[in-house]
Amino acid sequence: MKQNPIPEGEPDTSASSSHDLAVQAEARRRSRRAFIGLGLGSLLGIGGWSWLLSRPEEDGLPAPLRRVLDANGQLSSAYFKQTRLAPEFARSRARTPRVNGRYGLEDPLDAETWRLRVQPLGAGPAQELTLADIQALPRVEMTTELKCIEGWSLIVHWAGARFSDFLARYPLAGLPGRPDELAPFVALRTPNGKYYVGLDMASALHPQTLLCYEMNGQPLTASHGAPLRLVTPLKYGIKHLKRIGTIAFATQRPSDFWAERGYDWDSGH
Ligand SMILES: Nc1nc2c(c(=O)[nH]1)N[C@H]1C(S)=C(S)[C@@H](COP(=O)(O)O)O[C@H]1N2
Ligand SMILES: [Mo]
Repeated sequence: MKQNPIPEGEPDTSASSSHDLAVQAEARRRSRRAFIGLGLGSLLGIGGWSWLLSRPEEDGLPAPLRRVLDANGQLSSAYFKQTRLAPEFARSRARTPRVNGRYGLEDPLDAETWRLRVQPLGAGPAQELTLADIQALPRVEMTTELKCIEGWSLIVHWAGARFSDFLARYPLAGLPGRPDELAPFVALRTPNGKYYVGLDMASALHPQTLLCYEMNGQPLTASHGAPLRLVTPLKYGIKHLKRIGTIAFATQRPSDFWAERGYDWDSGH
C-alpha cells in the first residue's frame, strides 16, 4: 500500500488497519461532540454544573472534564485556555507574603458579627452565611504562586472551599426568572465596598478558585484578608479580594477596582 506522508499534528496512523481507523474516527467524533457540549456549559444551567462538578475528580478536574481534555489534545488545548490548572508546589516552599493592598480593610474587623452576604440577581433577599457555613464545605488545600502585577511572586499554601462547591450548596447564581441558568459574572466586594473585583463565571467555577480561610496552616490574619478571601491562582493578586463582604451576580462585567485604574479586567496570567 502506498504510504502517504503524515500530516503535521495528526497521529501516525500508517500502521493501522481500516478497522482501527474507523474506531479512531468515531472516538474523535465523540470527543468533539463531548467538547461541544462543554462549550455550551454556560447554557447547561446550575443543575448540569452541579452534576458535572460533583463527579469524582481526576487531577483536580471533574472526571468528565478531565476525560474530554485527555481525549483530544488539540481540542483540549483550546479548552485549556479556560480550564488549565495553575502549577502547584511542595508545601515546604510556602512563605508568608508581604501585606499588599489595604483598600477595604480600613475598619477594624469584627469577626463575631462578620457575615458573608450573597446577593442573588433581581429582587431576592441577600442570604447571610457565617464562616462556619463556608468551613462546612469540602476543605481544599493547595500550594500555588501568588503573583502581583508589581512584579513579585511568592508560593503560598492555602486552605478553603471551592467556589464551585459553594455555588453547588448555595445555588444563588441563577438568572431572574431562569434559575437554571447561571449569571455570567460574579462581583465581590469588601464589607465597606472600598475594594471590589469582578470575575467571569468560568473563572469563578475553576477548580482552583477558592474562598480561603487559612494561609500557611493558620487562620488568615486581618491584613491578609480574614475571615475569608478569594484565591484564584490563574489571575494576578489584584483579583484575590481580601475580607470578602458581599458576593453578587451580574449579567454585565461588574466594576473592578484596578480595571478602573487601567489594568486588564481579566488579569489572567
Ligand atoms: N481588600 C483588598 N484585597 C486585596 C487588595 C486590596 O488592596 N484590598 N490588594 C490585592 C493585591 S494587589 C494583592 S497582590 C494581594 C496581596 O495579598 P496579601 O496582602 O495577602 O499578600 O491582595 C489583593 N487583595
Ligand atoms: Mo498586587
